[in-house]
Amino acid sequence: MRQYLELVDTVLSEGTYKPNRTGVDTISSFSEHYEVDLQDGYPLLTTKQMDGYRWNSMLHEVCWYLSGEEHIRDLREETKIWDAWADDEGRLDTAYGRFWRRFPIPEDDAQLEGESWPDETHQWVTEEADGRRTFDQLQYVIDTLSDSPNSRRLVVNAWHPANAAVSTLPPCHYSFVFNAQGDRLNCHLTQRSGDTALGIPFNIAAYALLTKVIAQQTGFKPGTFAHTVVDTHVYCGRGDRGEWYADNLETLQSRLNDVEDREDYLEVKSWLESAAPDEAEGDERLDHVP
Ligand code: UFP
Repeated sequence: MRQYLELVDTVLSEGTYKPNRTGVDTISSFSEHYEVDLQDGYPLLTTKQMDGYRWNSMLHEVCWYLSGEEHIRDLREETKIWDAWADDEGRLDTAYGRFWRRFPIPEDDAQLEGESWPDETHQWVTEEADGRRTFDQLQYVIDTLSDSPNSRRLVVNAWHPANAAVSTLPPCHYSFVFNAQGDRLNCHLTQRSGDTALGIPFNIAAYALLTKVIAQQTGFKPGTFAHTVVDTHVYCGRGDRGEWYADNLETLQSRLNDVEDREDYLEVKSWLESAAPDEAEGDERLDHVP
C-alpha cells in the first residue's frame, strides 16, 4: 500500500528522536494523515505482521469491540493480544467496546438542569443490571445513517477523560466519524499515538473492516478510510541502539532523502544493518501491543 510506505518514509525522514515512557526510544512525527479508497480493495498490508494468527486476532478484536464487553473473558480464548492489560478475572482498565456501546450517562443527581440527557425509554439508552444508564454510540450512528444520512454528527468516541488520566492504556484510536457522500460511506479515524510498524497495520485493517461492516448494514458502498495519527512513531531501540539512532538521525535522514528507487533503499537498509548496534533483547511490551 503506497500510502503506508509513504507514511513510514515521512516518519523516518522528517521525524525527530523522542524517548518515551516505554524505555524504547522512537523517531516520531506530528500529525500524519493518509487516505485509502476502500473501493480499490482491502488495505491489508503484506508484511509478516498480518499473518494467520494476527489476522484472526484482528477479527476477534473487532467483534469484541462490537460486543460492548468490558472484560476479555471471551476474547482471551481467541487471542492473547489484550492479556497483558487485563487482570486474572479478565477485567480491563479501559475497554473500547464498553465506550462504543455503553458510554456512561451521568447519574440523575449529576445532571444539570437545562442540560439534555436521554432517559431509559430512549432507543439508544440501556438500563444496566445495576440501574446505571449507558448510551450506544454505534447504534446511534447506524440508525442515524438510515434516517438522516447527511448528518455530520456521526461520532463514536472511546475517550473518557477521567478514565484516560489513570488508565494503564488509554485508547490510542480514540475517536472516529462516519460521513456519507452520495452512496459512499467514509470513515475518519483520529489516533493519538501510532506505532508505525506494529500497531498501525492492525488499526488500518480493523477500521477498514468496521467501515465495510457498517456500510453493508446501512446500505452504503464502502468509501474512503481516512486516518490522522497525532504522534506517529517508529521504535528504534533501547539503550545503545536508541542512542545510536539519536546520534545518527541526521545522516539517516539525509540518506533517506536521497532515496529514489528500490536499489537506494536496499543500500540504506544494509548500511543500517551493519552500522546500528543490535536490538536489545526482551522487549515484551512490543509483543503485546494490539
Ligand atoms: N499502539 C498503536 N495502536 C494501537 C494501540 C497501541 O499503535 O491500537 F493500542 C501503540 C502506540 C504506542 C503504544 O506506541 O502502543 C501506546 O503507548 P502510549 O500510550 O504511550 O502512546
